[in-house]
Amino acid sequence: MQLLTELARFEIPDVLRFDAGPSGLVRARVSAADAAAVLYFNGAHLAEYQPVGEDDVLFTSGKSAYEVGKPIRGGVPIIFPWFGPRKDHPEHPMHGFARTKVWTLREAGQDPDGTVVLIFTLHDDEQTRALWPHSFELRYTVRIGQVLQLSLEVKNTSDAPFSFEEALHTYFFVDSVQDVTVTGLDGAEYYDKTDGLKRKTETDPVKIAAETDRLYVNTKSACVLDDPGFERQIVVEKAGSDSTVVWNPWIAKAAAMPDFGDEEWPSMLCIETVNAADNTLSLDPGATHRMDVTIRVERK
Ligand code: TA6
Repeated sequence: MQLLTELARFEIPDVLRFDAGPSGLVRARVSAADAAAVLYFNGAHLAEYQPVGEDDVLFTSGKSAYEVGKPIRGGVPIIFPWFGPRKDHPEHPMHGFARTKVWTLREAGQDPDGTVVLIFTLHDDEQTRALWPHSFELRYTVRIGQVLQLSLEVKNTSDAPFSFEEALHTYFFVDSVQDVTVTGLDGAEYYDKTDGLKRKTETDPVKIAAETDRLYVNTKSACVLDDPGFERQIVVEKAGSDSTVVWNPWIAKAAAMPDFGDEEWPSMLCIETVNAADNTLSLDPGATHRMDVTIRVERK
């Protein structure tokens, strides 16, 4: 785990600094030319992203835990090497272990246009191998600018193939979830987690009027989150991802989550960039897979 003294060499005056947040978690504080951001080393978890002149783009719960080993509720959790509950292992952590491990900052810099670039890595250790007996290296590139670009590379550093699922589980901040629509998924097939994982086909723009938990498969489409209350659209484009998840817990599930406020569900919607279920990936020894998401705010 890198100490603040070790991180000082990465600092960029007035642009990038490091400090200890709630309960001592080390975090990067970014003030780029076009946007501000906060990223915790626990889970390489981007918790805040706000373009200059815009509302927050990401939702983070006021009741989130900020402790090593616990996932932060909101922002962009990194999900690896399985999505959701692990098949045949109910005792294993939900959504894998990447989001609760402390990552290492390898590079930090600024592009000529002022975009701040941070590169983190995570590799296997005794704890991960006890859960998932494979050697791997994850490399996560975060580009904070007028546009938010996230890139997750998975490298198989073992001598045998392995299969994995992954997600950038993005929580978007919305004015009122009942008023938003999500387009881009028309015709896509999905598993409906609120209806016994029945396989269904999306027929029109997604609206949220109840608990919504849909894993869309075999879709490479960009999604557009239209938010009339905030008078903006958020465009979510992706590459290297064949699945998308749309999730809002609604009233009962929100009340059942200790790290989520009972009244917070109207203010968030997850549109997640995923490879899971039918789109589970397999990787040969030495091979690397890359998944990208680009998030852009457009004023209405
Ligand atoms: O991506 C949607 C989902 O799988 C939901 O079913 C819900 O469990 C959500 O993830 C959050 O999971 P978490 O383990 O962070 O509470």
